[in-house]
Amino acid sequence: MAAQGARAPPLPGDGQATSRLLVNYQEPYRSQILDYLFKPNFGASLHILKVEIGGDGQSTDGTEPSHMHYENDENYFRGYEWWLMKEAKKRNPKIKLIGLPWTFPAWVGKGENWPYDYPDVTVYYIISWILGAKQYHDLDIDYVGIWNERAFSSKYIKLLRYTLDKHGLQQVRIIASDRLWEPISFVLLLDSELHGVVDVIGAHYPGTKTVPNAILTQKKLWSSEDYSTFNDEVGAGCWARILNQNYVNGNMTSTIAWNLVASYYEELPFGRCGLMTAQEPWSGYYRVEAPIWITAHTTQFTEPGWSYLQVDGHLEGGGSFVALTDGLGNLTIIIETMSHNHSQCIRPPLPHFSVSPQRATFYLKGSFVWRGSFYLDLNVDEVYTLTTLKTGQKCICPDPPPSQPFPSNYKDDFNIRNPPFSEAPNFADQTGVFEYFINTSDPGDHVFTLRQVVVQRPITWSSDADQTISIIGNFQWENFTVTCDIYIEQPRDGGVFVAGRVDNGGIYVRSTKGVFFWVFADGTYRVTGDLAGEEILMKGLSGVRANAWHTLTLSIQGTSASGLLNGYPLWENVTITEPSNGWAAIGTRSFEFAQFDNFHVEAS
Ligand code: 147
Ligand code: CA
Repeated sequence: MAAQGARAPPLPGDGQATSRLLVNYQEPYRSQILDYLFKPNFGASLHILKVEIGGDGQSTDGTEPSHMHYENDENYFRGYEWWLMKEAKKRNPKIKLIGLPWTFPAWVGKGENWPYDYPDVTVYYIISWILGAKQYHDLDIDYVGIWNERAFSSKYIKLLRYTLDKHGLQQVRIIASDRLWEPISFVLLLDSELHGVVDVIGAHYPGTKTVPNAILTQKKLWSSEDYSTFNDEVGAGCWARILNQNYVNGNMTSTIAWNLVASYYEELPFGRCGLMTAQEPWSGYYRVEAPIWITAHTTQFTEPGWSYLQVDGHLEGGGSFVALTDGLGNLTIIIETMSHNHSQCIRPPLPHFSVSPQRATFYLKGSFVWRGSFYLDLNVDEVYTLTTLKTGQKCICPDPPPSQPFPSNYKDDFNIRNPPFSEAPNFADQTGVFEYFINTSDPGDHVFTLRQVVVQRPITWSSDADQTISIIGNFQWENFTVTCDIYIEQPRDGGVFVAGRVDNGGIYVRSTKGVFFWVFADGTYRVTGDLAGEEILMKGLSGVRANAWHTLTLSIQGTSASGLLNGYPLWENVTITEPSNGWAAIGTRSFEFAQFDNFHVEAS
């Protein structure tokens, strides 16, 4: 352990549609969770926060609102990522911020499902987000990515760099391309101009390995998305192993976990694949899972700017170690001896290896004040941190309140003049975006409502539905009464629904089933067994029209469903066999404006 490695920051976490429920926690629980994530020398003490640049499209567990729904629209107060970045900075002013888009509003592609036909428009859209972060929230974005796990365009990346510089944003570094090592590494070796503007190669789920081309570029190599594993002991083992071995095997200096905190309904895709769990704002219950303390082993004893010592970090009996220094005499060594079966990640497959109990001897030489050698007897499935720092802590904090199911009787009238967030609590948008809305000219009953605002299919990352939908409640619910006032804005072919037993969302939203009660602007209604509207269980006339308020009531009891319009029976005795349970939901027939008010669900 003598030579110094390249200067680069180690270690972080990542927010996304995955923090949806976190914002609605009551104090003091919300602050406790944020402390566990971001407060230095407390819990995970994260060094980096990567957030989604919301693009109105489905990005795994929901949609996140864009700062520009439409071409002439700008609003830097939507969603929760601004808030999350500020909470992180409040606790740790040194935390690095990354923004990365998954989806883009349709206008960015001028109708094509592609963000690179008009690179100037996409650059303008992304730079607006970075400038808005500074102007409205005093947030300095440190890194920006290209397009999550999708194609990159060299022309776009060069124009992005050029325009960032023109706006005085020289300090914003570019990560490319948040996918695999190739083709970005190969292209960087061929295109010297591109090589000059990309600062970091970010690869996803690299399985701790890199490729020769990536090393030849001499760029910083990051695992810019990793982990994504259920946060039990095995997930913690995965995290411990890759935090070390991404450097030891693959020269990567930053490993970013997807996701920061599991704050989305657990039955959505990749439930509980976060560093900790906080998915019950209604009860205040949360869980500090083992990956938080695994993170602390590295993050509490290093800082961005520390350097890895270039040593072979493989232990003879299996496992690994890394050594880092601040260059001022401090030294931190992190050792892990995770066994194969206790450290498998969601991906990629983990080749077999074995780890045995061992005595490891370390020799310190070179510039360190502490010289000589020492040994440690290591068992299997252990993590150690040896450090010259005296700051580490594992807090003894009060327990959160006990876990509770979602309230079985839940109402929202959306009557709030200055909401702290653009979205109503507990609604989790799966296609489209539902925002608080004010009808300034309304005579009184429906001044404050919830409105679906995405009117064109976005440039998608996954398979958004052709309908919009926001889910809420308890996935275990079987029997429902869902009531909601609805207002169709789109004449002729507009339509809205309320639903129960909604069985899917996230990247699977297109195939969502449930019991959907629709009314349309043409005066008809339907009952369908799916969101796509293909499985028709009942249909007829309703007299509903656009630009008027109506009240829909959907009742599902056992195998029978019925519907009321404005309090009067419209249809009844529709037989329901599946699904047997699911969330409640509201939504629209297409990407169209529509409003909702006085939502009420009673279910069990
Ligand atoms: C990643 C996405 O980037 C995240 O938004 C989230 O969806 C995460 C969930 O695990 O997955 O996307 C990947 C999906 C599939 C693979 C790799 C990344 N894969 O099959 O190798
Ligand atoms: Ca209202």
